[in-house]
Amino acid sequence: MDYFANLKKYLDAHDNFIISTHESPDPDGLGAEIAFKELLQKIGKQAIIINSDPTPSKFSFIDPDNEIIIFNENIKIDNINNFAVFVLDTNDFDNIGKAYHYLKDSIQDVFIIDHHEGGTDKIKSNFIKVEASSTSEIIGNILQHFGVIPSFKAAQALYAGIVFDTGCFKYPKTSPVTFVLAAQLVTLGVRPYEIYQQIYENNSLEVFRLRALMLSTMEVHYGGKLILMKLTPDMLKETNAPFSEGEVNINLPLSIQGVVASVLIKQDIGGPVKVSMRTKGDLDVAEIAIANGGGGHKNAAGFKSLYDFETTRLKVLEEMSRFFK
Ligand SMILES: [Mn+2]
Repeated sequence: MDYFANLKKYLDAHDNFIISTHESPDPDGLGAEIAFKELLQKIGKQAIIINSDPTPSKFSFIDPDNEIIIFNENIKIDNINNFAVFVLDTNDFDNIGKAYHYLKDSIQDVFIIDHHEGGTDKIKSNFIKVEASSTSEIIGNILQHFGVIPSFKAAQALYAGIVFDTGCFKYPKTSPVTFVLAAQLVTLGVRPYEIYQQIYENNSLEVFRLRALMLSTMEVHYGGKLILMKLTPDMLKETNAPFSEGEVNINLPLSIQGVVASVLIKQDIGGPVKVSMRTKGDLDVAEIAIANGGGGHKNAAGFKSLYDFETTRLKVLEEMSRFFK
């Protein structure tokens, strides 16, 4: 795959860029955006970041200068027709949320930089590297390719993205490339324990209460191999905790002995019902997600449901049954 040739062609064709990432932005998308904006500016391009959803407060350390513009219906970008878009950390342009409709009709072109599976038709012409641990890892490698040394801010942003998406260097796509890049970022002054504390030891009481509510919905299926939990709008209203903080609890059941699959049926206030699936080993949930119009990796995937909570729950359990026959 000629990732760098694709990227060069796109960079040669445009001078003004809007960078965006998926809805409910996570440290990987945010870190990649901050570092990539710096790179674009260092090579003489104009770059701004526009996200549909605000940065969760616990991840605001990734954007210390408040560079990220949050989309709203009244936003006005001068000469919007002169801009081209970079979509980071999702292979689906319309996954960037509300900003999608505003941008898609106005901008010149779109280029995807991502590591999720499911964008097969886009791999040829974009920078989609599914074996990368994170989009931040890809951006770090792009900086290396251009011979650009990241500032401390960009180094910290990339490190945060890598830590988040690798679960502190332990998920399967953690590779020598990941560690070499992380070593470079630490050499530039990033303090690993500080980033760990920011991401993992920074929970609010509201978030802890939401976790308690979610755990109380736990259902055990297939002889203890699959756990299903729910995250409902009512829980969010009751605890006042953000949706994104509830989503991450999907990983908790995988710490139980014998559990190989965790399913979360979730819905933000006013949002659609969504399904997230996490598995261990060879259980490929990307297949299920893609068949339902979503995407992801073998062991971590999801999709938006067309049905209500209970129908969705039954349908997903039915789909997952293929693993436990
Ligand atoms: Mn990612």
